[in-house]
Amino acid sequence: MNNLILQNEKTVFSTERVETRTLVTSREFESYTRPGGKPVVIRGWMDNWRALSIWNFQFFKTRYGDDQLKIEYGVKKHKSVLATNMTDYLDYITSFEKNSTLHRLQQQLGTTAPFYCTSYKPFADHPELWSDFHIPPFVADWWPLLDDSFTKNHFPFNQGWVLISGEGAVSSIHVDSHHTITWLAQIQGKKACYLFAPEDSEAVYDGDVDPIHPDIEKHPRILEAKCHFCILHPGDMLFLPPDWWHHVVSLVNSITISCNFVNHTNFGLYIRAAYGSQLPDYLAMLPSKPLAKPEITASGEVEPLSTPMRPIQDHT
Ligand SMILES: O=C(O)CCC(=O)C(=O)O
Ligand SMILES: [Fe+2]
Repeated sequence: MNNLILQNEKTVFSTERVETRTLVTSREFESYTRPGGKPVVIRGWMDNWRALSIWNFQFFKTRYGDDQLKIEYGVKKHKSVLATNMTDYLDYITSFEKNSTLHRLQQQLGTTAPFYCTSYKPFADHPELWSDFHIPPFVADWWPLLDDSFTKNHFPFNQGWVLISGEGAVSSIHVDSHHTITWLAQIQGKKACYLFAPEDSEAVYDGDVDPIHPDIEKHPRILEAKCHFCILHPGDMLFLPPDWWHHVVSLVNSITISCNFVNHTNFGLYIRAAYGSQLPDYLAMLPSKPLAKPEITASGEVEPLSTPMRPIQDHT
């Protein structure tokens, strides 16, 4: 354990480096990502992703410059959203002179934190992007196997975001919804990830604290939290088990693919959270044939799935 985060030259809380692995078996992977597991960075898996060599700011500007985006500024309850397009957003991120349209707007608004687009889900409109990456087979996502009656109506958000961010952009501390497992695949740039276990929820005040500059008088229990820390570089995939708090800072301009998934380790948690008290009604509606399931071998391993994750229509 090393002390990493200093405030007034004192350690604010203890930190532990997230483990980095190059190879994992399905069973090892599951022991990291299942509820109660620990984050892990898997390095090397993305080496043959075309995205790693061809996705950059110019790529998105040339191909998808007219895409409409929503960009955010402010934190949590004080968050505001603005509409823009890919060209203006990329001009803003890449302008050295800081004189783009959005820089001028930022000045008018009097906000210093960078605008960040965290809601770009290009895969339904641009399915060609799917062929630029391959989700590792050990992810064994159940989502493509679920019945349409489920996926059409009730997955509360789509899988598959492309997060394009400028230096200093922050995804402030939160957990992803419905107990899903998260992966972040770093394509360009570097991100610092500050992660806290679900057991530390009280110590991080259920996300109501700035973990980098905490107000110790207001949030003294942050001193009890343990921060799991990593820096993502291009080619790194970070996996977060369900309910892990994460605060992510773009250290330089970045592109990241982000996805949430369910498998046999968290599906029960997920479906209860998704349906709540309506779960029995939903189950009664299901067709009588059983849903397809991944093969589980005698040793308990989930067989890799050949089905690629598919783009989902937006129902939110
Ligand atoms: O890369 C980031 O800014 C964080 C993204 C995130 O929290 C997510 O996709 O769940
Ligand atoms: Fe998240």
